[in-house]
Formats: sequence, C-alpha cells, structure tokens
Amino acid sequence: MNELYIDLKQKIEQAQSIIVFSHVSPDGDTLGSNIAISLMIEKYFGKKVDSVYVGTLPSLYTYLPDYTRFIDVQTIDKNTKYDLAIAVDVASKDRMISGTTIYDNAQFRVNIDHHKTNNGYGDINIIDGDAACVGIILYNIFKEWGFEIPTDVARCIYTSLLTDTGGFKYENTSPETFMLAAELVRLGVSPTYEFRACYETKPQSMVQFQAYIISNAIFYNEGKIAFAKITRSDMSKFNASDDFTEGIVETLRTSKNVEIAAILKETKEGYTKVSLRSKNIDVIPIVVDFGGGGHKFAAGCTIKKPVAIAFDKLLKRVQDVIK
Ligand SMILES: [Mn+2]
Repeated sequence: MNELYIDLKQKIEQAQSIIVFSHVSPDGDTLGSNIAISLMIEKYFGKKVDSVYVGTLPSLYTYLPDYTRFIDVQTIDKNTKYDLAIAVDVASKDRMISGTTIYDNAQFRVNIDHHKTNNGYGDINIIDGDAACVGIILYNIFKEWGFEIPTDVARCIYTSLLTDTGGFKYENTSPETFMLAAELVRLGVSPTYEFRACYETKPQSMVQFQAYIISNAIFYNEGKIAFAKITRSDMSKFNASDDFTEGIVETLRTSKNVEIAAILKETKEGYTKVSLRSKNIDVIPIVVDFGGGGHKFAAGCTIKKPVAIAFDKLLKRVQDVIK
C-alpha cells in the first residue's frame, strides 16, 4: 500500500478531533471531497469530523448528501487546536483564508490535492497532479484502506468527478475517469439525477444574469480572446450571489474562435478576481504573473487593482500569447 495512505490512516486513528477544510469559492470537487472523507472517517473510524467552508457556501450543491454538515470556519474559535486538519483540493494554504490559522494550529496537517502548483504545505502531502479531481485520489485511498464505499460517499465523489471534468469533457477526462464513473454508478449513483441536480437547477435570475454578462463580453484578436467584466453593480442589479458567475467563462469558450476566455469579477474589496479558460494554451504562466495558479486550461488569480485597470493589464498579457 502507498505509505502515505497508511500514515493518513494512522493519523486518523490517533486523532480525537478532526477538521476538514475546503477552499474559498468552493466548487463541486472541494465540497464533494470534503463530505466524502468526513463521512468515511465517521463511518469507519467512529470519529466526529468538523467539515468547514470559508467565505460563502454555494446553494448549488445542496443536493449533495449531508450538505448541512458544513459549518462556517468563522464560528470556530481561532485558538482551537485540532489533532488533525485535512485540506482537500486546496492548492495553496492561503485559499483557506481565515481558516489558515486553525489549519496551522492543528497538531498534524494533511494536504490532499491535485493542483500541480501545490507546494506541499502539509505534514503529509498526497498530491497527484495528474488526477482529474481530488475525488479520484480519495476513492483510491478508501479502496486501499479496504473500505466499502456507501452510495452517499459515491455520490459525493461523482460530483467531484463530474464538476472537475466539466461533465466529462475537459482534457483531464481519461480512461481512468470513465472507469471511476462506471464504478460509482455501480455503487448506486444515478448520472441523470446528479447531472440535473448540478446543471439544471439554476434560479431564473441566474440564467438572466449570465445572459446579460455574456452579451456584454468583448472579443479581441479576431475573436480569439473573450473578456467579460462583472461589477458589484451588475451583481446587485440581479441580486446575484457569488455562485451566479459559475459557468460564464466556460460559455465564452464555446465560441468557435476563442482560444482564451476570461471573466474579471469585482470583489467586495474593489479588487479583481480573474478566471481564465483556454482551449489549447497553457494559461498557468499568465496567472502566475499575477500571483495565481490552477490548471493548464483552467486557472485564476486575484489582481489587487480595480476591474478597469486589471482588464487592460490582463488583456495585454493574454495578447502576448495570442498571435
Ligand atoms: Mn479540484
């Protein structure tokens, strides 16, 4: 067995208090993985687990089993010393925002991730940059531990897989991802139910908000670049929550000529949160210039400038790589 998996099992057995962290602006992978490992620890080790989120918890994933288990990190005393802290899908420690202190204070820290940019900030680092999602890594861990995976946990892992492969269509979709999907369906997951719950339950105002943002997108370099701005006033006009922007950048990329698409979203602090998607170009070097990270064709960063200024800076940088 992979030694790290044995170490992790031992640490869970020794721990009395356990906390599992998801990253800020949580997606299906970090949330599905969080519930999956929390449920497995509770079921097979008989220990209570605090599953926490930082920032806002999207309503999109309320269909996940045991979703109400999530607690806001801000409700936990900053001086709490957990025996074991586990981060799932957290590319860098600062993506736990105000939770970073609690993570650091833990007696032992585990870092389970699939971002190539992860620097190994944990005491145990289980990082597989080739895994399509953290859910796959967890599945392999549970299998190696010899535990049967209940349907609830299979559903969480399926959501990790479904969302991080963009519905089995991103570059990370491989024989391995389909094998896992098949196995999860065998364990009781309904692909139809999960797809509808995940992709076809948007509030009407979200559909209209997205249409508005997309219709105001600007295309450059013969349509190879698509940029869309999202200001706080756009957000308030549609009474939009943070998750309303999910999927917009992918829609921009559906345009035939688009090589790189970006959304630039004004944060509460007046900074600019950028999500970049590309078809063939590695965008990691672009976001790294702005202190960000992510995957080859899907990456992001926060530029500490107002949207209008960030827009011009990023456009220049993107135009450097688009001929
Ligand atoms: Mn992920």
